[in-house]
Amino acid sequence: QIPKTQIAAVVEKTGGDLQIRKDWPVKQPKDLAPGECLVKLECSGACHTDLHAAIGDWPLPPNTPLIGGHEGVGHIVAIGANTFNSPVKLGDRVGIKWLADSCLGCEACRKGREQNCPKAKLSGYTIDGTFQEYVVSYVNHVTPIPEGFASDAAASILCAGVTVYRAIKYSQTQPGDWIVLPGAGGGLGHLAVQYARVRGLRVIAIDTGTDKKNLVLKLGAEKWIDFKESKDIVADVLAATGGEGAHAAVVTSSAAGGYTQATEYLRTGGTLMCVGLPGTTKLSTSIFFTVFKSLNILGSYVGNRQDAKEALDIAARGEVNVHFAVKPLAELKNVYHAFEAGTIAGRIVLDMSK
Ligand code: 8ID
Ligand code: ZN
Repeated sequence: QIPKTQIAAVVEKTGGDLQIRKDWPVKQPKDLAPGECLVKLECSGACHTDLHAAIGDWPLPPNTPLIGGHEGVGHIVAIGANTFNSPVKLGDRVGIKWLADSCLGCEACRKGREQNCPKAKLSGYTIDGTFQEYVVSYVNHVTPIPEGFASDAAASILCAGVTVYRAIKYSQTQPGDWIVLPGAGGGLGHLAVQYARVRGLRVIAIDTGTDKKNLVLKLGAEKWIDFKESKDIVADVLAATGGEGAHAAVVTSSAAGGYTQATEYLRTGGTLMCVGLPGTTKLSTSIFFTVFKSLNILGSYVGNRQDAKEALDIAARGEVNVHFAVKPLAELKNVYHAFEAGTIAGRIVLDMSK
């Protein structure tokens, strides 16, 4: 039985207040278009991107009224009539990621960069996301969750996990290489520490505070640098790597400094993977040394369906674990305050049944 209304966390106007609404409409099964499915959510992770969307500090304006959220897990309770060749069926447990849908026929899609499809639909940004009980998604892009993998433990793999998994995959590193992770104690970062270890990389974690320090060291980071205490982060990384610098950096903090420093502590041939998303900051660095050191500077934007499957499989086998606390959806406003204050070590997952 699909109810007519539901609880949803809604931002009416970008930059406005977040409200918990009890009367938000649920799209009924008969109204679903071919290819659409209705997912009854159990839980959803909260990503720093959701805060960017709510306050509107990115150059692409989000949809309003906005229902954020793009790390949802739940069951398919309806599929639009005349949906053919669906890879999923009624009752399947699936995940909702940032990339809700893409055309699958354009050059970007054909090349495995579905996230760059000009027709991409983005959960919790251009379409309603997972901060509600029932979300409309797309059979071709929902991600089956491996059996036996708890929903709340799986949720944050769908954005944070996939994103850092892909960034590390394309970081041009080999086992035994040094990788620097600015933002290591956050949602993306603490998973990056673990995916890097799975690939045999040596991790230098950069973040601040005792909670994040303890977390990343427990997860396998070899060196810790507190960006608020360090007098010279570049010198600290050089010292940790025997003077030669790191082979790669995956920057998940959105501070400008983290990016510039990375270009300075990378060794020759090193790779900077840009992941953290400040709205307007420019990357400032020496062109001369970028050339002279043969640096690679790459943007990495979430991941495709295959990346999602690979990231989930690794986590389902217990090689990567989301460090999370569960809160009711009604707490979302406080979660946003905590993102602003930088006090979340790991992730917060919202329980939709509370
Ligand atoms: O596809 C993508 N590229 C993608 C996907 C998902 C998220 C990008 N993002 C973006 C988000 O929009 C956000 O800008 O990645 C960024 C990080 O998201 P998150 O991991 O969800 O945020 P968080 O949990 O707040 O973690 C950020 C960490 O950075 C630290 C903070 O202490 C926090 O732990 N940090 C900051 I702020 N400044 C730092 C600095 N200068 C820093 N760490 C090191 N050096
Ligand atoms: Zn995200």
